[in-house]
Amino acid sequence: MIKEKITEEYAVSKIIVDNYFKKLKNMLSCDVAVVGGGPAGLVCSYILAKNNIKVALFERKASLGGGIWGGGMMFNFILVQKELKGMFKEFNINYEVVDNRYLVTGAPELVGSLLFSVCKAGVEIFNFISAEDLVVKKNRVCGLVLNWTAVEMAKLHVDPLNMEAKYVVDATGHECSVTKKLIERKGVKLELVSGIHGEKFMNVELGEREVIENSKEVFPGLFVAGMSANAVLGGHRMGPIFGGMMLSGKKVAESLIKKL
Ligand code: 48F
Repeated sequence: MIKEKITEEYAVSKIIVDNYFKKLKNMLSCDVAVVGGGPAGLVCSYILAKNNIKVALFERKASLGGGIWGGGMMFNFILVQKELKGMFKEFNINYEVVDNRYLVTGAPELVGSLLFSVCKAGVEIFNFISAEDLVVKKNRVCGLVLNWTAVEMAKLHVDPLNMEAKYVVDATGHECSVTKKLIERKGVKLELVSGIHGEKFMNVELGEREVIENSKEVFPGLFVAGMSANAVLGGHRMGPIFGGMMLSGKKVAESLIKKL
């Protein structure tokens, strides 16, 4: 009997589908689910994975990097405080020191370097997926409700899928969409935070300091990192400076490492 040849069309599709489902199935139960692939989410998930923690990163959009790409008003350069030299070195980011005060790098350089390290550290990335809700049991976050961003955009009536995680990190930026959803829901008892306080006016110095202070557990099992920390806990905006975002991701990762 002549064996039928496997066509290229079949083989290519099968490999993609098999690999994706293997990755998804493996991550339906993980240690930490990070929502949002901006600077805070990228740094946080990198440090967790480097410490052998099983981490999945969910990003609504096609590309990761969040607000990094935009620099300031689409001028695609990024500034961080010179104290971040060590972190820039760890991520192998090229930069210039300006005014003996800031490190300056290109937005593509920053996204590329962060993403390279995140992938190499073993973070499993799921782009095109939105966290639309949380799984909460006995007043503790224990997972995410996920759907395709395309479903959300088209407003299709399609039920989501769920995944379980020991901890969830809301790194969704100004939107703080994950924590917002938690607070909207009935039947949750808030203890660590009373509600969404909202961001205050632009103040670079205060905003940068507060974003680190505010990066913490706001509900059992749920941490906020990056701009969502200031949006939830009422910190100032700081505009196009990204040191606080990166340090916030680091702080949350280190807190989680202690807990896990
Ligand atoms: O906005 P974003 O870059 O958040 P961040 O890490 O950094 C903030 C800075 O970019 C900037 C700033 C600097 O001074 O203030 O704004 O705190 O990245 C957030 C990412 O989360 C994704 C969104 O597409 C973006 O890439 N995101 C938001 N909501 C969801 C989500 C969701 N529900 N599910 C999945 N991804």
